[in-house]
Amino acid sequence: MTRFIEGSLRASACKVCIIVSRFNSLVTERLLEGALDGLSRSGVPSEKITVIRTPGSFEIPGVTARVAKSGAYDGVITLGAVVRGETPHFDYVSAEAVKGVAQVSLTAGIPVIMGILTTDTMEQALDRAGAKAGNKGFEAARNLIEMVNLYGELS
Ligand code: INI
Repeated sequence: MTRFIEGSLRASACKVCIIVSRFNSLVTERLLEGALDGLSRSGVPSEKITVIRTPGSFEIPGVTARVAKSGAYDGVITLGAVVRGETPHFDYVSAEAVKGVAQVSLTAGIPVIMGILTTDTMEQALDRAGAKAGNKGFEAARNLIEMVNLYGELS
């Protein structure tokens, strides 16, 4: 008999840290709203949620590593927006942020969700932050809950 393992989308006893960058806050604050909505719909009470703000996406991996090491959380959501049109060093910031989060997630011991948008334009970023293409913050929250439950199943 085949065995299927997957995490459920309900989690009331889950302690979550959201790390969100202030750069492009027009986008990132919408991602944050989406993430808080997603967590609330999964049954996570607001007192179990901590929000940490960083200056930009580049700082997210370092803070994520410290948060994961603290042992205080069941999972971490990272939220940021790197927009190509806004910076000549888009490639560096986006690559380091995404690579850094991926690297931390491998050793964190808890799920780390990558919710850093990398887009060509501000319009594309806003579309993904609730305007036209859903809210990636909301999706990040649902993905985190699923992953926290999946890690529980696997332990
Ligand atoms: N940070 C972002 O999160 N998004 C950007 O689009 C961006 N741009 O355009 O430069 C950005 N830069 C700041 C960077 O993340 C660091 O905060 C900064 O380099 C200080 O270390």
